[in-house]
Amino acid sequence: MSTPILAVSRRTRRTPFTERLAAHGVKGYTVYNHMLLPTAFRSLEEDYWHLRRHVQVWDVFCERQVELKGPDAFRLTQMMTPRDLSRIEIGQCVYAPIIDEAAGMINDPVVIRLGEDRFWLSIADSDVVLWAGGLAHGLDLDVEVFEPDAGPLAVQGPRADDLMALVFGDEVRRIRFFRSAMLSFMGHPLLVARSGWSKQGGFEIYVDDWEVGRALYDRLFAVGEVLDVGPGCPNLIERIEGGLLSYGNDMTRANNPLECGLERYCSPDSRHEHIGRAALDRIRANGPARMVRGVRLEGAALAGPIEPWPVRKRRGRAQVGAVSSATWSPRFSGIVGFAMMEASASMIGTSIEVETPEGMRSGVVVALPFEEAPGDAKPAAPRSAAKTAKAGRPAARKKS
Ligand code: THG
Repeated sequence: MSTPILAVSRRTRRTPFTERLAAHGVKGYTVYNHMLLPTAFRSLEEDYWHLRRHVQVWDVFCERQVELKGPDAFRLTQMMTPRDLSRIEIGQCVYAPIIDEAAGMINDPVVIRLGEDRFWLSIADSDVVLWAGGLAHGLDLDVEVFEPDAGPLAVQGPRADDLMALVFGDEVRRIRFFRSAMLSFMGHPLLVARSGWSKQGGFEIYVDDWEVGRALYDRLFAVGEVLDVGPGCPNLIERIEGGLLSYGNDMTRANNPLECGLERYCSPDSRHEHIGRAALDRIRANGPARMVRGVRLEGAALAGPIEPWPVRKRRGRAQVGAVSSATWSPRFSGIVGFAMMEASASMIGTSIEVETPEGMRSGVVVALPFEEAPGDAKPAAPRSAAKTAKAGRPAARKKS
């Protein structure tokens, strides 16, 4: 069987770095926000170890920005998310689910406040600019909604601070998690935030000029040689081990933020008005019918799901969940993944049978994030205190 080729056309937008990635030997691409997103350079596993030990530069320009600008910019941004944004400061970033009127997930962007009346939504893979623009028009709001040609170049890994300091100076080290600073490169101001889609730490530089971006890319690799800098991209193994859900894969518009484990980003006590409030309150009162969980499966490595894999408690029984992402974890010496589980089967420790394309695999439901693997030399400090699941507790489902 021959491997099909992804035909790249104008609709499959390239990024400022696409030629650079080819020179760096990019092995695979996916499409995200109608734009190329690399998936591997050496191999998934080599990229994974390199990310955990050194520092990588990632072309994540496909995490597009949706700009909301004008007197009603705050109002519209707040209307789209159950997260209370009333205390977000200029220069601050917050992770905020965006939901529809039925509390279905539309996107899960990083929201950045650029000014009193100016926000960027740094979006996952869905057309938020249409949703936001439609709301602005339908509600007759005084706000401009558009997609500026800007996106992040990420620097991720344990040596990210050292590499960034070589380019931007030591002040970059003082940026706190999910905060940003405007730093100068070649006389051009760039927004630099401490954020990124890995648990290894690092920064995102919001590139808004292709030539400046390319010069920055080249500079990072030139000065980073001493740090063994490498090309990289969001890594499937690292992000599953770290419990980072991917919109479109692990959650879709059919899921609400509570069952996606995003409750701590939903500000239950705030009274602010937002789209989906009544639906979300109802789901919270009844307890979500499903809950995303970790799963560990027995047996050798196998290719991860393209369509979700059905989960049962026993062979031949009813389906009680679906595995949405899975991969071989070298540190756990086993398969780790995410599954959306019905409340009745979401108890940590539940034994499961998973229907994979290569046959049935036994496994167990585990809490997210995954515990540190045995023998980890230096456990990474967890960034957020709250765990999404407590051992031995099912998804809270009250009888209605
Ligand atoms: N960076 C930027 N834009 C993005 C992403 C990113 N857009 C698409 C996608 N990623 C959005 N999804 C996420 C999901 C998780 C996080 C960021 C973006 C994240 N979460 C922290 C964690 O889980 O440790 C916690 C954040 C918090 O507690 O506030 O970083 O990566 N620019």
